[in-house]
Amino acid sequence: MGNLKETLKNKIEAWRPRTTRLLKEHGDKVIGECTVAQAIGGMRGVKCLVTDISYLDPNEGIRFRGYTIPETLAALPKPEGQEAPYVEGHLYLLLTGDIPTPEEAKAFAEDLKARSKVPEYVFDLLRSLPADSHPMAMFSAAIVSMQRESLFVKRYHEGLGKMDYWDPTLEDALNLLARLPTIGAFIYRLKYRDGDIIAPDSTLDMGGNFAHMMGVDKPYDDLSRLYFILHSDHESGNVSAHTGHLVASALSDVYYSISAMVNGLAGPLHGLANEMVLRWIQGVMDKMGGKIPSEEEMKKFVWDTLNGGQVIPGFGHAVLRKTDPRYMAQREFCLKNLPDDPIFKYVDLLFRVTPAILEKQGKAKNPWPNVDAQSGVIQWYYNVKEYDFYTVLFGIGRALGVCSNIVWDRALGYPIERPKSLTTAMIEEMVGAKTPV
Ligand code: HAX
Repeated sequence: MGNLKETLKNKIEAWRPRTTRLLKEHGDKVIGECTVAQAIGGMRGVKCLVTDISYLDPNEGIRFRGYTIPETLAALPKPEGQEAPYVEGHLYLLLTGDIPTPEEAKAFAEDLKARSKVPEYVFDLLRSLPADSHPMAMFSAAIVSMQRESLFVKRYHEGLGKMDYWDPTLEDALNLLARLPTIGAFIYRLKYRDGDIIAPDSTLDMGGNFAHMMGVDKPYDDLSRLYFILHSDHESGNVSAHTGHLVASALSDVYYSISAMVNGLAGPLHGLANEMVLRWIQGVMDKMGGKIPSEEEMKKFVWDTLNGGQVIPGFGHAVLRKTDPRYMAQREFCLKNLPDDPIFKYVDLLFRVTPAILEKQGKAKNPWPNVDAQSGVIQWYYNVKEYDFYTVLFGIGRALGVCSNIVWDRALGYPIERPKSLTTAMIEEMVGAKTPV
């Protein structure tokens, strides 16, 4: 890891004066404001977080370290003979801001491989959980069980200086990230394949090894690489990223922080939406007796859901105002690899009818599909049909971005997070809405 850590150290040292100067010379300047609607309404759009790992433009979508999704996929090196890039190379980009050379990506992949052995007690713990435990609860428990391994905690108690916090945090992050694919695949095989566990193959990269441990053939390896990269980061304000950052701001280690991140991702309005999409589609399929509905029939199903007071999973977004480029990247994969799949046809049909309906209903600010509208369909096609597992895949990817953020949070000395609350009466008073008694 010599190269990555050295590169990162130089970047951190060069960056620190920027943060220090902003705080010292411009700390009292206003960059945003907060309205009553924002305070009550989930802080939507309040500009009060800083990250340089990724930026989400409402119309363009995500940029990782300045690169759009197509640019990222084109620029990152690929394992030999593969179509999708190294996940490890993407992590290198998120951490350093640099596209690694093929040699750097390969060396970093080797480093992560050397860290990937999962302690046996994690498997014992997973085996001991009730059989009906949700895979996300299992994933979260497995991660937090490794907290005892934290180097940050050890070094902190030895008296580590604040400027050096990032170093053992990086070690913890890489140790954890290297193990997540093995833990994810273990949960899958334990829960859905009668515990028939497939041992890791040390010759493979992270995405390839994950597909191997899942027991799914090509091109599931490329799909896994693509999937982990696409889900890695979506700036700081989404529930999973913000939870990871918040918990880490108390100097809780990466194991605590990423376990908490997973818990936030497990909500149906966030990462669980990919599971909800499949549930919704299969509900419609059952009603249709497996037939593909006509546009008119599909419109009726969408309206029925809305009129029942429910959301259409996979559509809408708190920040985006156009079709999510992560959806488009997966759609391209589907058009190439599974154009005739019946569930893809459902997704395609939903893409055609839903935005106009949501617009007509007039509630959702963004009627377009998000990342979750497509992802479960591809898993289903490759025989990973247990949709309550899908969010674990999202979690493996999201941890890449959240860990990178935590390393930089520590490097730049961001303090413990502590926004201020007001009472309802105080706000009524401030805006002149207080009913006289
Ligand atoms: N179907 C029906 N109604 C929707 C909707 C959808 N897909 N998206 C938004 N709305 C509704 C909201 O429920 C809200 O209604 P109320 O005023 O009655 O509360 C109204 O439109 C305004 O919401 P908004 O401002 O457009 O959206 P929010 O920022 O509040 O919420 C969500 C963003 C993603 C949570 C929302 O669009 C949603 O619930 N979508 C469906 C679930 C989903 O796909 N989630 C995954 C999002 C991507 C992600 O984070 N993945 O992890």
